[in-house]
Amino acid sequence: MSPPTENLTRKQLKADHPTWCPACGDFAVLASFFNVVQKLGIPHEKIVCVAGIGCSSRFPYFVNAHGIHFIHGRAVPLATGISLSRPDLQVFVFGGDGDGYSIGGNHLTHAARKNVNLCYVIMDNCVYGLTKNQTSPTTPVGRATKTDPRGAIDRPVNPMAQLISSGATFIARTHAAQVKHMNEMFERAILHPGFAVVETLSECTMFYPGAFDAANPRKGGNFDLVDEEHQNLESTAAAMALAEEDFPGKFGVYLEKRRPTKNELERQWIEDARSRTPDLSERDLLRQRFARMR
Ligand SMILES: Cc1ncc(C[n+]2csc(CCOP(=O)(O)OP(=O)(O)O)c2C)c(N)n1
Ligand code: SF4
Ligand SMILES: [Mg+2]
Repeated sequence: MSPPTENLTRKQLKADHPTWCPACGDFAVLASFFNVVQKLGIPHEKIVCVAGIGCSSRFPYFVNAHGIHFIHGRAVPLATGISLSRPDLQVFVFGGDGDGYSIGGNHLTHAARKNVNLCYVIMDNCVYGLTKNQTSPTTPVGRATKTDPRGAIDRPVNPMAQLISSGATFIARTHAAQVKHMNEMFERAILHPGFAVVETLSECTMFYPGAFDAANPRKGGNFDLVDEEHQNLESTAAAMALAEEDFPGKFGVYLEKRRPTKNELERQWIEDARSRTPDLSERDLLRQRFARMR
């Protein structure tokens, strides 16, 4: 991360007024993002927010920073390119369960295994909100939606298990109604060198109200935390055991480990190649490479 500069004010960070429905969980996620960016003193000009399509993917419009509202499910490969070519930038991806686990699921897997240095906040509301209530990859079996009026029949994905098996090096789970916890998870994800994902339960008050009440003490549920003192945060087996708990499960960091990032490995490779070809320009190198491919 770049060295901190003078902390930004909320006014400097805010852009358009969010167009989400009243009480949508995504408001709290945005507020938490502002809190953490301000606290960490991330330089304004270094913040990049990339998103696909969905209500949650409208996020970059509401942040006064570099932002891209891209193709559905394709935010991660675009963010990967930005992260690899501009290591000085702080790259964020924001999006929903549909964008991240359905159409973009393939990219999620590969960015995780490559350990690309970026921070991905997934606002999981267990529904396609923008398109008005279709079954998503995390919709529980039995829930009636527009695409499954008699109740969803397909087994949902387990986002935490998927992330663990894909190789992400920082994986946490939080709830948009637990602001302090969400702040802490976002801060740790941002500071983590590598692919950091925060699966954030964020209620769609319009189409799936009450979805996460069982994890909200104010609604009679339980917000149980990962016992970090006894949890081996480097163990995929221990993380997988947490991932397999029934809903509402545990909240906190499931996995946090250091593995060389693709950014570091690629930089080494480039520096090595350049040390052996000091007299050639990048253009010469490309020409040579293409000539060999003929
Ligand atoms: C290629 C393509 N397929 C489908 C769509 C329609 N579409 C737009 S958003 C969306 C799903 C949004 O769900 P999610 O990512 O969970 O975001 P939410 O609105 O719930 O925050 C779909 C299917 C699209 N825009 N592009
Ligand atoms: S439809 Fe749901 S997810 Fe979309 S803005 Fe409204 S409450 Fe939020
Ligand atoms: Mg969704």
